[in-house]
Amino acid sequence: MKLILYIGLIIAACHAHPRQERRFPDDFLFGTATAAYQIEGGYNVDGKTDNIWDHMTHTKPHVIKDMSNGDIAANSYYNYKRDVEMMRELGIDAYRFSFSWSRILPNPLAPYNVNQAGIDFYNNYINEMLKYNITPMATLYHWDLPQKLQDLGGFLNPLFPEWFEDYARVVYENFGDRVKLFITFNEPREICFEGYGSSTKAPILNVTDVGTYLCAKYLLLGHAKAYYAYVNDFKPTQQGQCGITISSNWFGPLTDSEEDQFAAELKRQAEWGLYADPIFSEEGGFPKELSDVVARKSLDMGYKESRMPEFTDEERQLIQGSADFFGVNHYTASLISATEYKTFYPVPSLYADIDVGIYRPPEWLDSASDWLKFAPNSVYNALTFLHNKYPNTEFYITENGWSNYPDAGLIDDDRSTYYRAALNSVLDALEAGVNIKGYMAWSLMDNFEWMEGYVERFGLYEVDFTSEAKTRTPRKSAFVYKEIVRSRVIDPDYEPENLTMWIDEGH
Ligand code: GBH
Repeated sequence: MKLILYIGLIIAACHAHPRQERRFPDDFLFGTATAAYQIEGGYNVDGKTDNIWDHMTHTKPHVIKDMSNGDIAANSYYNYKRDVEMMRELGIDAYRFSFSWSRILPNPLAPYNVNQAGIDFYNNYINEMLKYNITPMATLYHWDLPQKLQDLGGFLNPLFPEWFEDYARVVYENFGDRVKLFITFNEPREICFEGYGSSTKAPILNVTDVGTYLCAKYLLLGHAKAYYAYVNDFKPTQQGQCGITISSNWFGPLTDSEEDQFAAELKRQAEWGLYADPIFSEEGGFPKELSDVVARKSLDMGYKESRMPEFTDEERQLIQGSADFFGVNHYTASLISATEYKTFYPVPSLYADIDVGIYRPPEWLDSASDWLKFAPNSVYNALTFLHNKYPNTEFYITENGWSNYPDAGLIDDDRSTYYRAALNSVLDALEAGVNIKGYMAWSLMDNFEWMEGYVERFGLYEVDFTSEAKTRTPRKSAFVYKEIVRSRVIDPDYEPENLTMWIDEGH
């Protein structure tokens, strides 16, 4: 009797503070993320040539909300030591950044002609991180295609996979002795759908009928070629890992109806299955339901064949299994309906092909970005779904974060609330058995937010873009994140005493 009472008391005590007790594993990699074009600046120095964002922002400045560009951005090309100092201030274990292709290969068709100044810059950046025990995680491609390759069709040119493999080899050769975590592409969906199938990213081609699908095919082939270049010729000596990062927001059904559940599945296939299934699924190739819909709608409209290309057996097998880990960029969620909340899409296009409606409950808090709402449990929902769909996969959360407006100041409690909730959701997923090895907050600092210019801010550090030095100042959320990284625990009540930063011993 007494024993039962004791057990009851213990259970009650645990329930009173269920969250504080949960810890992240000691070897869990906490970090922050950035991308070359968004922070580096130095767009035309030391031999670098134009990429598609240089080209688009210079020739069509009006497509960017505040007519700005990344010519200088946070000027990390010159401020990299300050960047690493911020990493030390936060006490993070890892830092995700990306290489600028046209800084490393000014003529991407002549990969034997490597730009030493570009190599030096990344060597300095990486060595500075390693000096303080910060693990570099490097993305080869975060949206800044050399303009010369775009002039030749970019991702739609069947030669694209070779161009990318050539570049990847240069990266492994120069940095693979020290970088052990490589990511080939950041967010194929944003590259293909936003850049080729619509017009919300460079090169704003808006080839709605086939752009997304053709790009997906050549991107995946490029990824697989770069992966096997690593596996065959570098991994045996360098011993690192090579994966890919896919934007994986959560899309659940609006109701339990069969129609809505199918609509949500189609939406997931259109948003990330198109890129993840060929690599991580048992069968390989593009997702079945989506392929069927695109094929049927193409033939109905009078096309001779599906607007979604096929893989040969050899290509399918090459792509299948071509990743050591799945990088998840996760921000938000939507509820999907087969019948309600539909809007107008160009016909034919990916969104007309799936023809589903999107709903976001008004009670989900708004960020400064219209696509980004605070959706409860979305990390858990997405990660457990991916884990069940692709068992035995190793995951990293390679981006997750929250935006506010430039005048929001340093007190960003909404961002801290978001990070705490997201990280609690990561703990839920870990407890459910999902193999998540690390978490990179987007972003270390404010940066050029693509089409939104400098109007939306994601930084743990605020950047004063009007100052010559591009001064970085920690926001309140930087202290909250630092405390989570230090203690491996999410304390909902932690309040920094003041906003003065320091570097802990050992960092
Ligand atoms: C990430 O993309 C990027 O990797 C990173 O570079 C970026 O800075 C960060 O997120 C924050 O945006 O509603 O049609 O105008 C996140 C993916 C970005 C995809 C915004 C949807 C909305 C385009 N999302 N995008 S639209």
